[in-house]
Amino acid sequence: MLKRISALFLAGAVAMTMAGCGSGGPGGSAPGDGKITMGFSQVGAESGWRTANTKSVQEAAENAGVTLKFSDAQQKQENQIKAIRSYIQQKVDVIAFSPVVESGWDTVLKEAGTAGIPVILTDRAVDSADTTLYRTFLGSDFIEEGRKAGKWLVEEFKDSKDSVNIVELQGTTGSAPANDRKAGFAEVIGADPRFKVIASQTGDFTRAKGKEVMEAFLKSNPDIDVLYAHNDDMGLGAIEAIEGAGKVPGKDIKIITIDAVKDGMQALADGKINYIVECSPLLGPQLMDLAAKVVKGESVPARVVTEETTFTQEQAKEALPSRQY
Ligand code: GYE
Repeated sequence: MLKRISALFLAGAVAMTMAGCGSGGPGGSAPGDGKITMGFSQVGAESGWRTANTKSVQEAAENAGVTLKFSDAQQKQENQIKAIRSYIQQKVDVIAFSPVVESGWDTVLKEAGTAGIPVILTDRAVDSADTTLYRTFLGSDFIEEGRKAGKWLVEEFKDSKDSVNIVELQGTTGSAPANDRKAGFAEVIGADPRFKVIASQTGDFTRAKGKEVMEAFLKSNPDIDVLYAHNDDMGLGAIEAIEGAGKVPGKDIKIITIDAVKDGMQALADGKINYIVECSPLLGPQLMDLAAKVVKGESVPARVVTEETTFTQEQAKEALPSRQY
């Protein structure tokens, strides 16, 4: 029933030409050993999604025989820039990274280009106007995820005459998923004046921050109907705050989140969350395939979108036993 990740090669995707960097070129492997060395700069360990994504990348590297140099940036762009520069110095064959925020990457990406090392964006995008700074971007369509969340809400309240007070827990400020999930949701609910976002703040994609910000929302807004959290972890933190305030999550306050990690799916099955939009972290195998092609100088699509679904409470009960993450 669940469709697992599959690549959707977007029509019109630009086939890029090689930047010349196979093993034996400036790459980190000994000439002719055929093994790829990848430098991977991860965002951090902020959420269940991220933990599953790290595991997927590490396992896929091992299965593909790729030597992985892995670093965790603890949600700091400066750490990612340092890691990328060190991968350039180490002459890896390919650099992959999940940019914590969208802007500010051009200089370091140009440095990788000058060194002849191809770059793959994974999970999150950059806003660079120059798309030749990277070879491909593998990840979800975050605007569409926001739209799916909005559509469920519109349907859920279709018979209500009253206004619907929404609070929003945004992801990390300046990150692609925070920007796009906000925009996609706003686009759908914006068509109906009953829907009002009465408070919107970042919870940095973490459980602790989600709880803290929700506590503040509850103090200043007595009449919250809906919480839209940009990921499960912030939603789970907010549930603690809602229960702490003597309200019933899923009933007094309807909750929509994004990701569909196990803890989120459990809360959905338990009736504490009302709807989850899936965002798959299992990007590792596709990343290794793309890396092998890029290193060989083969063309790859400019954009690879992961395919994802949505879950209601009933669907969560069915899916939980076989959930991988
Ligand atoms: O939704 C969130 C994580 O970039 C898609 O980052 C990812 C997001 C994910 O911290 O849980």
